[in-house]
Amino acid sequence: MEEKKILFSAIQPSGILTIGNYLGALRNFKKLQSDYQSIFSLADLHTLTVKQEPANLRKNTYELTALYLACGIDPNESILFAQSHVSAHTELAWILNTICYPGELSRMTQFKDKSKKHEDNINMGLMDYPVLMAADILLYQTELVPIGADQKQHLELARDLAIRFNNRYGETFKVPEGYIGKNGARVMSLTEPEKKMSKSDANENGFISMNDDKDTIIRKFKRAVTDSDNKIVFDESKPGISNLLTIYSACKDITIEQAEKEFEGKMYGEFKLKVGEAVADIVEPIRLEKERLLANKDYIDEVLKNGAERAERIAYKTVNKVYKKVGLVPRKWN
Ligand code: ATP
Ligand code: LTN
Repeated sequence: MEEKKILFSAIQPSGILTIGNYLGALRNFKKLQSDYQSIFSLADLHTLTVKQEPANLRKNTYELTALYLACGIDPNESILFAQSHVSAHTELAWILNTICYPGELSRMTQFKDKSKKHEDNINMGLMDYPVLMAADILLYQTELVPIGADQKQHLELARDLAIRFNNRYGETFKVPEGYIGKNGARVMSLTEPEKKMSKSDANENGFISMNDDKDTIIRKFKRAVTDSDNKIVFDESKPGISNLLTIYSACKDITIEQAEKEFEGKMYGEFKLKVGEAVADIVEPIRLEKERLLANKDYIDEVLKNGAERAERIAYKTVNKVYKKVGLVPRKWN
């Protein structure tokens, strides 16, 4: 039987996921998982680049594992694990650091945005974030990386580093391709539709969390920022309405044009309610399933343990190959 190609992606347990993370990433993971040997990680080490309350980080890690499972990631078919459980990630990151230049990292949009947002904590990890992400991907000889549009620049760096390493030391890494879904790859904030929806937004009305109940979801959509004319069309000059159309069409799996047609001549109030209901229909069953899974921590620990064992076997093949290529003497074992 022909071996399946490798797919890798990760999400940070930096808070409760939003529908942006779901529509932009997680939903596609589920759709793609059986066509590939899929490997999904909790990027817990990445999370440390922004100040975390240790107890919250632990809690969010369990929450995110349960959410992955509730969204249909099958831990037997796919590999699901925590980045910090497989030390090959940081080992490869070190090697990649030696072929990456500060200028490549300081011009990253995410680094600039997060430096502004966390002025009191512009740490080395924040700048080095994309190198660790490149290590995550390249360790598994990944061919496909499903991500939201905001991560495109980071994926580009992973490709550049793979090519650079291969040129310098000989063919070692597969050069990965990104997969950015057509619909929902960039969900914007409900209160500031020029900004991407983010789980770390201080204003809770800006995002819909995967923990929000139906009433909260409807209330947040009612308050969503729109504009003063009354046309439900997708247009650059109407970021609020365009975002709601994006969310609606992604939830219903229809095109933006189909969504525009459905709401032709309708009032904003009715439209917002329908978007809220469409989102709640997706979020509610996932939230309930996640709660059910969270009640059994032992099961979650077991899933992460098995995932780490399986991931490690693949990852160390690459690390050993890389260490050899760069000239490190292999350790002798008894
Ligand atoms: P943080 O706000 O803590 O930096 P985040 O929510 O931006 O986190 P991650 O957890 O690192 O991001 O992202 C997980 C996945 O969700 C990535 O593939 C990312 O591209 C995607 N994603 C994040 N925000 C959005 C969004 N607003 N729209 C679509 N996809 C998104
Ligand atoms: N930086 C990513 C999370 C992430 C990731 C990865 C995504 C860490 N490592 C490897 C894809 C592949 C983000 O979404 N912010």
